[in-house]
Amino acid sequence: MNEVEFKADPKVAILGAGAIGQLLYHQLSAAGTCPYFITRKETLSKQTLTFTSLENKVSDSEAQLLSSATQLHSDDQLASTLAGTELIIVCVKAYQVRSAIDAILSRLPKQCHILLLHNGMGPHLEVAKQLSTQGLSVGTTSQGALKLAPWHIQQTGSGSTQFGHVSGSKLPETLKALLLNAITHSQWCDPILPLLWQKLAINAVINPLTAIEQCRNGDLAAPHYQTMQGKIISELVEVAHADGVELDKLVLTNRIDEVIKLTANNFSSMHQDVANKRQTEIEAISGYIIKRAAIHGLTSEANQQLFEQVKVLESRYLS
Ligand code: KPL
Repeated sequence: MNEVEFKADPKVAILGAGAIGQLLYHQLSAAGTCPYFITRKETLSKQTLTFTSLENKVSDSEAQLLSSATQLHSDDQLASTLAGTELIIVCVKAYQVRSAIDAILSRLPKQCHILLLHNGMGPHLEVAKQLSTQGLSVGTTSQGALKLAPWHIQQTGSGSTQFGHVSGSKLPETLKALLLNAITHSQWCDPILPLLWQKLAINAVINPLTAIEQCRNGDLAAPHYQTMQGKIISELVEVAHADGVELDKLVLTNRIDEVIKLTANNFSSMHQDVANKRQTEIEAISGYIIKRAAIHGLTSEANQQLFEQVKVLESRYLS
């Protein structure tokens, strides 16, 4: 049993130590908060986290890790650390959110707030139903970070981050201030769902097309992709409208064109997932549009077509 003295200030936890989780950890600790990671795989209780900034400045910090796999810790240690936790920022992929929350749900303190930060949409609907007393917020970020090694990230873009409330009790003002002060270019936005739909539109166009065409984001500026892009956006605008969110097709089209230009040299996350034979986030991107469309009796042929094509790619390597 890996019992350790827990030195982190347990107010804020980061569930998931991917590139964005590590970036938020770095920003929170640089602002004076001492968060800790909740991970599943790690058996160690501490890790040196290396951060390389946009200006290539390298800094190290020591991160505390708590495993949610109870065979590695006593239930007591997990429960007592979680007991003091007021905010958990969930930075796992959309398809991992449910099981990551399930692993800690029974020990979650009544007042602990959950904040989801991932590409795509959907998990907030399930998590809201699972939580009894805890409040739920979501966020979207265009900050960029790349893992150079398991505990070394390089910041790849400054970007902005928006958070907002979804259900249950609201995030206390002190924690909101702590978060907005630590995360660079971040804002609290109510309502937040229109912003998540906007980000969904960007991902619904760029991610599947670049994965299917095996191209960089910038290649989507070619005129022959415009008809398909127009269809994806029109369907999404209609589904969002049925969901009570008004979006402007022209504004979305211009924003997507801008992201394509700004990230022209990048390979999208879905392109990288397929290239590295990993599960993609297609269920939470095109899949979410299709599901919401079906609920409202709408069709979403263009998104359905991309969804199926990405599923075919995944089926070649996922069992
Ligand atoms: O969020 C992205 C992703 O790749 O997932 C975009 C904005 C498309 C940048 O590549």
